[in-house]
Amino acid sequence: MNDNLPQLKVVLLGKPCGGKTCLMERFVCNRFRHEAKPTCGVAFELKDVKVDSRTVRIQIWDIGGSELYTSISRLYYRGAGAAIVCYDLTSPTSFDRIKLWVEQVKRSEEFCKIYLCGTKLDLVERGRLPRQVDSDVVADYTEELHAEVFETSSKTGYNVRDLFLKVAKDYLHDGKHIAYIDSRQEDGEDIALLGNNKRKRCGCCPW
Ligand SMILES: Nc1nc2c(ncn2[C@@H]2O[C@H](COP(=O)(O)OP(=O)(O)OP(=O)(O)O)[C@@H](O)[C@H]2O)c(=O)[nH]1
Ligand SMILES: [Mg+2]
Repeated sequence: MNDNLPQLKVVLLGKPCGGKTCLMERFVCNRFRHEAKPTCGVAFELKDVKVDSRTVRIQIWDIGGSELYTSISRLYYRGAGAAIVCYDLTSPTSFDRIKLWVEQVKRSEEFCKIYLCGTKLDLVERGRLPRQVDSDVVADYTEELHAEVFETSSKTGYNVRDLFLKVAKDYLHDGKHIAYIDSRQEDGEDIALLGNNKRKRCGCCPW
């Protein structure tokens, strides 16, 4: 594994059963599980992504949505350059707590870039379940945040790669995040995922 790649920490946030783990697994392993188990605490994956002629290593932190983990999950936000906040298009309540997660992550990481992700699009498109999240409400909030919104299906794979490619592209084109991450490293903070060509072990990850 090439350790000299620029790296980006991405956190996946959202309510339980919102499709975070399936999103990560579709992107990293190109597979889909109908009976995915709830994530206890946090799960990690790494994936190298090529954007134009450059490669960025995305470190994905899939944070379990259960309120049991609310207090610890904030610890995982540190060093995040991007947050993908997921809501389930088929669940009427899944967008309600989105603002809470966005506020929490912004409180920890002011420059963390936010992406909203409406999951399970296949269920809505096939008419199996009604669309329960109002697109206008999502569009208004996305504009307020100056964020980006994607609708994905981890079952079919629709838009999943495009979402992560956009995250990687924005990171490589936005010097602010890179400068920010590097400056924290120079402060001697022991954070897991950090900027260009430098990485420290955090003690809780296998790498
Ligand atoms: N049809 C369909 N089902 C999906 C999709 N994404 C996830 N699911 C299903 O939704 C359920 C929950 O998905 P997970 O990815 O485990 O949800 P999660 O957000 O990781 O849940 P927690 O770990 O509890 O926070 C699983 O049964 C998946 O099979 C999708 O794109 N389409
Ligand atoms: Mg999960």
